[in-house]
Amino acid sequence: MAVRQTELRPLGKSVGRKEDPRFIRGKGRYLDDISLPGMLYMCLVRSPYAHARIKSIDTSAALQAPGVKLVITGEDLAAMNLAWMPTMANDQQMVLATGKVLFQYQEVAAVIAETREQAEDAAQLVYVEYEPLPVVVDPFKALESDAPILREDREQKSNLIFHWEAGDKEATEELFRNAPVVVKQDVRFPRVHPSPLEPCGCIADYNSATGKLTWYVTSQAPHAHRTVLSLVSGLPEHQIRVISPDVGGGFGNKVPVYPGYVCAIVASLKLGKPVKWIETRTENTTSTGFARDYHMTAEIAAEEDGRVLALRVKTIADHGAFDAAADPSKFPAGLFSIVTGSYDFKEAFVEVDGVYTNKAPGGVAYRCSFRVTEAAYLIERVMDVLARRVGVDPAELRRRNFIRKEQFPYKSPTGWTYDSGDYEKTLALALEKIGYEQLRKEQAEKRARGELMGIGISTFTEVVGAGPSHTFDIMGIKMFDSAQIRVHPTGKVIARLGVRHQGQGHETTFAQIIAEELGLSTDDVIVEEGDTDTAPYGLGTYASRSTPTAGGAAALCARRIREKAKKIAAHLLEVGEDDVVFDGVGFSAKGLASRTVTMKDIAFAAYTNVPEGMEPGLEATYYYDPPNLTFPHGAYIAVVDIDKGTGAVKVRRFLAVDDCGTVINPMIVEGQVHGGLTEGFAIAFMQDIPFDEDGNCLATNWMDYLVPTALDTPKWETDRTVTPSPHHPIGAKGVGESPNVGSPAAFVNAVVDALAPLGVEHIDMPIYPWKVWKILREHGVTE
Ligand code: MCN
Ligand code: CUN
Repeated sequence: MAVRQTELRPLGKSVGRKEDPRFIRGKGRYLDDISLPGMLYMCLVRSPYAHARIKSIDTSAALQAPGVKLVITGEDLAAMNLAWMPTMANDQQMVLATGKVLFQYQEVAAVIAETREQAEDAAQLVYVEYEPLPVVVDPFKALESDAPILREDREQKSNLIFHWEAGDKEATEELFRNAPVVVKQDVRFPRVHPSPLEPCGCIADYNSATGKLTWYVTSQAPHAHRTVLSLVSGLPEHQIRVISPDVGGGFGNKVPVYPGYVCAIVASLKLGKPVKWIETRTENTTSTGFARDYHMTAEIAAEEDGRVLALRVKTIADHGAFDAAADPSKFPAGLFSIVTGSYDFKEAFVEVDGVYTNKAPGGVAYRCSFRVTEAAYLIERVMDVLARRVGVDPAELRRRNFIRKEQFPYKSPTGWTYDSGDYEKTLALALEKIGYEQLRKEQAEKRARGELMGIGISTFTEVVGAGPSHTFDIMGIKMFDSAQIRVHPTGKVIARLGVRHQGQGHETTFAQIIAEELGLSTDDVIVEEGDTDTAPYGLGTYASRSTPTAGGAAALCARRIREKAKKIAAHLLEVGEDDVVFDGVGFSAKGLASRTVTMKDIAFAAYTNVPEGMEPGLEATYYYDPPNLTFPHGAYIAVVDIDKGTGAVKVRRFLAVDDCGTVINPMIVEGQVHGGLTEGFAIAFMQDIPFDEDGNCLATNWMDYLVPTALDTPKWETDRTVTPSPHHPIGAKGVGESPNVGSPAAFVNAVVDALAPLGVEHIDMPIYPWKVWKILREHGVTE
């Protein structure tokens, strides 16, 4: 199915992935493949308690252990003013605990030894005396007036982190007062974890002779990490080189800066040797950026026929012990206010309260699009609740309420301007392709026989591509992105971008964009990301922002080169510049197609034969600050059958019709959709990070936190519509997170639809078989 990399005009073709040959042959270069001479290893001592005062730490036995070079505690860091570090959400986080610990598995001390085994063994010898404190696990209880105050470092003496609102409260209330129909639903989006195959880690390598720190790190945002590091440590930014090697999955888990990173750097600065730290699976699952944990209540005011009027949403967001979500600074709840979704609500009012509890920090991760996962799930779930209440088919109810094609650009009641979309067309294609009417007939027949079959629809709107820098920044760093292209004399190209892929295929897709713009083949273009010494400044890869931002930069940067190329072409063709035309493959003299020069001819001339007065060389840099976000959308349909004996849900079919504007590489987009659907499926049916009342984490590894295998995973069907973004240089929107944003609601809607004859209106994720089994038994259903 893939086409060869040597084809010209590659945009929109399924060009085979340039990165695959090295990955398939085991020749990727991940962090743990890097070993430096004299390298030491670090291991962290973690808290067994979720909330406890630290009475004392005794490191003497650990320091005596074989191979041990250094033990660092919070007090040591405090002496360097490094006991706390800023988070990416205007909060601060302990690097190593001082005073007390706030969640189980919190970082308490770091042990550095000659080998990893020695460091692990010595860590067992660090003796910490704790005095347990009352634990707050439930975010609602955390807000009660008698709850213990968790964060003693803050002036504000409550566990409320922030209160955030969007929309018009008064106007919304007014519509609710007079509405013929009001539905209300509590919806929980459980705490889940991105769990990339490769956990987080780094190697800090400080050279005391040059004063330069080279930091290899599994990072989705190397430049942003360098800036944060420079600000925290006081090291000059040009003396820090951040290298993000091949990354074995990120999913948002590798956006934050973690305590282990700072400890490894401190250790390398103190010892003058490279220090490696790589998490175990348990450390990754229990202490790094989790996802979701939103307790949401939605109300819809509507007409009798199901036409929506207003939406009211109240949310309690459990952030754990520190607000370490990597949100844009003006958006403490991310882009959650996109919660009106694909529907033309007249008014909406959204509130989110962020809360501290004794759990690990995080919040924004796992293909989340900055909390759009929560928003899309909520609105798609509640639209089904409304459909049932007013007795309208869920597909028809959606159609009745869609923002219509001619309403774009559409201003939403919470302030977003949707760039483009054609929701009716996308839903119509999905319904036709899955055979919706036929399926409803089959369902009616099965219901008559007492069988449980369900059909679930989700017609979501995504918002990606942060961002316009006037609205979006992280810690004050404006969110735009960049590309730098250098054409060598033989017409071969190296392009460097400010983003950093983790498996998304940028080496192929961005090469396609550049090759298309320059009249070359993908094979002629090498794309390099992840080294701050060479790549132009950028904010990194997350929130499906790479295509909307760096993709735009790549196209515009290539066009900058093409402008110069045109001048050189005119010189070579001996015609005026206005008489030169570019047809995607070569430059020719207008009306004289036989006189053609290619980019290769031009590249050679750029270094050997430029017109008089022209600067030699052929390269350009482009910083692209997009005018708006992009708004991809999709229509997903799930068909499920439920086993009455076991409660097991079988996903019989799943169709995803996505619209991400102009598609660069259909095969890669399909791969992204398959991956995201598989994660959405896992979230709907098997993933949760629960805690007991003492704050003990009950899912600490892949025995308890489930990751679907190929055997569990349904067969995905995909299709697409194309509504280009009017403002993106090639009309492309992001897609990486759409399948995870859109699919959980389709799964849950299908299960609730199957159970609807029993009177079931909602079921919270994850939908374990025992949960369904219990509902069936409660309703007297037997085999
Ligand atoms: N693409 C395309 N045409 C479009 C849109 C995208 O061909 N119209 C291609 C892109 O060029 C890119 C890929 O699809 O090669 C994803 O592009 P985009 O939607 O811009 O997303 P990003 O590259 O910014 O990737 C981030 C996104 C996020 S936020 C998570 S989380 C996630 C995801 O990507 N993590 C992943 N997909 C992942 N896939 C892998 N293998 N590993 C991860 O960690
Ligand atoms: Cu929110 S997970 Mo992705 O943005 O890296």
